Amino acid sequence: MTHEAGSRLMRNSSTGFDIFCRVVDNYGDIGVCWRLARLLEQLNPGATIRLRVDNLQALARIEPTIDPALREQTKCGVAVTLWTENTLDATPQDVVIEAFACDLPQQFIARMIKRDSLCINLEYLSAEKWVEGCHGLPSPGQNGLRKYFFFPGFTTATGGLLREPDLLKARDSWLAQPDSRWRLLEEIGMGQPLIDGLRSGWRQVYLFCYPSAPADDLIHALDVQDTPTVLIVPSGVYPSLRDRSTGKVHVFEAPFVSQEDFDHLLWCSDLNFVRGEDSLVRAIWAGRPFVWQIYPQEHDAHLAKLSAWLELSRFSAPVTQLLQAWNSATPTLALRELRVALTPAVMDEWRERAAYRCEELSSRCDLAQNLVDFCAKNRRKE
Ligand code: TRH
Repeated sequence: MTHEAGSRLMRNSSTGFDIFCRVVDNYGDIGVCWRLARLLEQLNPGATIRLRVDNLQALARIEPTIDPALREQTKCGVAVTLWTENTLDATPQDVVIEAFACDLPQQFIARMIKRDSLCINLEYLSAEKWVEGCHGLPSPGQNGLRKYFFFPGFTTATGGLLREPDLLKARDSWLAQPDSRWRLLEEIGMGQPLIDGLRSGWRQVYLFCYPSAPADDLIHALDVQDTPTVLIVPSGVYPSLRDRSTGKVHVFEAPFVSQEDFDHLLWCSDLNFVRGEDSLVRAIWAGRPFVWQIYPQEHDAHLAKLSAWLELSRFSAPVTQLLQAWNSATPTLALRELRVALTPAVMDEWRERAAYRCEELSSRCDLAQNLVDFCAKNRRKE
């Protein structure tokens, strides 16, 4: 079935979606679910899209219009509900998305079976090869529940990556109006001297990382550059950097912003440092050089994922070495690699590669559309 046919089918039948999300830690789980919920709403106008999340504070941090005191609210066409045990007596929608194996309550599963809802087990993003073989497979049944694995990924044999329609066009027109950038920096509290510095050609670096990142190495590497840097760090992400400004590096602690403004900050930075899952994808769509810190897992399980992603991404050797160093615990390794990566020749090549990879990946169907098509195909028993 073509993408168009799939989405038509879903629209005609006005398919409703329930998304269940448990916030394990950080913002990735809710970041992905909130983005997906809004995309499903756009693809299925008029249908009920319900997001149940067990931590409204986390959502409010990345979506300031959410009131964490309200157990039920509708934002951007999505019904947002605090997930507690007693909110589960509702009728399940046609499709129920269990995000990141968040374990639905038995009582709700029984209702899904009765209603013949389709259950989608939305998994974490990985570039590992085995994902292609598991994407779309039925998950062994629970008393007749129709459940499938849905894997995001970087190849056409996976569920793809979340991307809003016309995102790159929106990015390019935002960047074509530099006043939007200066306004945003002012709104997040950056002082005029730093904005003036950026207007005069200083480098802007955005740093969203885990506490284990070698951020000191970054400060040292930037401090020996000819061009001064404004280093934007979201509040609470690396508090010890607050007092680490040097002659050449101006650390600016920014508040958390909406996902839309988060994109804007990535779009207008010369170099981005991102982490986890969703901000990796956003850095790709920014089309600019970025360094990714993968979410650390027990027994270094994340290292295989990192290697798989590096292999697929085909960066130049200095950039690949920097990405490995940024994710390793070896002291000062990143400093050496950062110094190499920040040289003009490496940066130029990196810029080109980032822009190319963004174009390449954005030519593929996005995850929300793939999911809608998949559900249209598997929705009813034959
Ligand atoms: O916050 P994270 O580290 O989330 C992690 C990862 O997703 C990891 O894979 C997962 O297993 C773990 O959570 C439980 O990084 P991530 O995925 O980039 O999510 C951050 C989200 O926060 C993303 O949607 C962007 C958003 N964000 C904003 O909207 N505004 C901001 O100011 C900032 C800093 C982030």
